[in-house]
Amino acid sequence: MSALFQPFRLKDVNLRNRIAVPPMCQYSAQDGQITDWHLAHYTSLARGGAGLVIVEATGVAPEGRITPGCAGIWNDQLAQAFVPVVQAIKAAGSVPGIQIAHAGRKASANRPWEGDDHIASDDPHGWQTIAPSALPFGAHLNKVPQEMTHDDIRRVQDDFVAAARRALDAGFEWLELHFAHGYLAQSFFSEHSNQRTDEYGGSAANRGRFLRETFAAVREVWPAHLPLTARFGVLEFDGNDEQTLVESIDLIKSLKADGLDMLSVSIGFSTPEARIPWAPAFMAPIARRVRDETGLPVSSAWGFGEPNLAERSVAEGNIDLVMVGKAHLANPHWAYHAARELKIERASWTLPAPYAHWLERY
Ligand code: FNR
Ligand code: 531
Repeated sequence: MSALFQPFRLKDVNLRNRIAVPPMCQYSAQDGQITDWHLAHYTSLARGGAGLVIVEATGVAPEGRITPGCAGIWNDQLAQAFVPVVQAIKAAGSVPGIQIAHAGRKASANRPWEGDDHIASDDPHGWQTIAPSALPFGAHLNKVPQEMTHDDIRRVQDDFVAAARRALDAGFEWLELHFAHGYLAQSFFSEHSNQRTDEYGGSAANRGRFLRETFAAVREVWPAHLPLTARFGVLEFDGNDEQTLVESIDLIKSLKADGLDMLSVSIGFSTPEARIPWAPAFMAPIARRVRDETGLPVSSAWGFGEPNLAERSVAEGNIDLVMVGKAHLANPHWAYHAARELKIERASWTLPAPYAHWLERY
């Protein structure tokens, strides 16, 4: 029996299988508002058979977007634009999730296909970024963030809470906090980006404070019966991985004590000098260690696009949910093709009836 096509229950939410579409920026919003592109994109992914579809990193504030094309949910109008997407995902049998984010010092960047990553501070298309410390992501970058005051910290935490409320009102049933990939929350935890001397810097406990406070504030407004998760970079591949892993697992345990339901195990991306060991499913052993040491269910991504590899990673207990990213961009019906490849009975029924009915016939 396939492990990948077993259902998965977390709190009151039931996923039809262990396949998730991870958040993937589309850089196609207008002033934060999602467009018909997003409706078509997410509908096709949900129709493809994945159990969970997580909508891309969505800014909790305008300056929290990565690029001018990123989605936002900092007001009610922007939140309402997600309602058709939520309904389409549910109509296709998937669970609608959303990732809320603040890009911190990685904000004010170009769409990837429009030029290099960062828009210089004096460029009218960009904006002044904020971060734990006035340290640019790369020493060469002419984009130095402003060190956040305590008022800034409070404001951004309030923005995360307001975003969570709006996501709930829009009908999302799964919320993921973007605590990874060198964005604001991750940048508080990493010593590459946080050299503060107040209670938000220095020790691992202090560097985790922003994440713990933000999580606890969101937990208060996100219903207990719906999954509240986080995506977090548990290591940096910067030569200091064991210490970072130990500190990360410690932080995750404290988030679990405060009500974290699941962790999406990812990479810090806090320094351009990282040496990522790219390979199929290279994060699986790390995810297994986090799962074993925290007792939390975990998901992970990074090269799981080959069905047998995805199947094995779940079957061996390394991860509970497989996040299949780029392979879903290449083929929104990835789940159906995985079912065929794994010789799942009546694989066609991973697709909606108008398709499925005819796919098992000549
Ligand atoms: C991503 N990724 C990503 N991650 C995240 O946490 N929030 C996001 O909004 C995005 N956006 C995004 C856009 C695009 C175009 C890509 C390719 C990736 C990372 C993504 O969720 C996933 O972790 C990686 O793509 C690795 O998984 P695959 O692609 O190897 O299956
Ligand atoms: C990180 C990434 C790096 C290398 C290959 C694929 C993905 N993502 C992070 C994304 C934005 C796009 C790049 C976010 O977390 C928003």
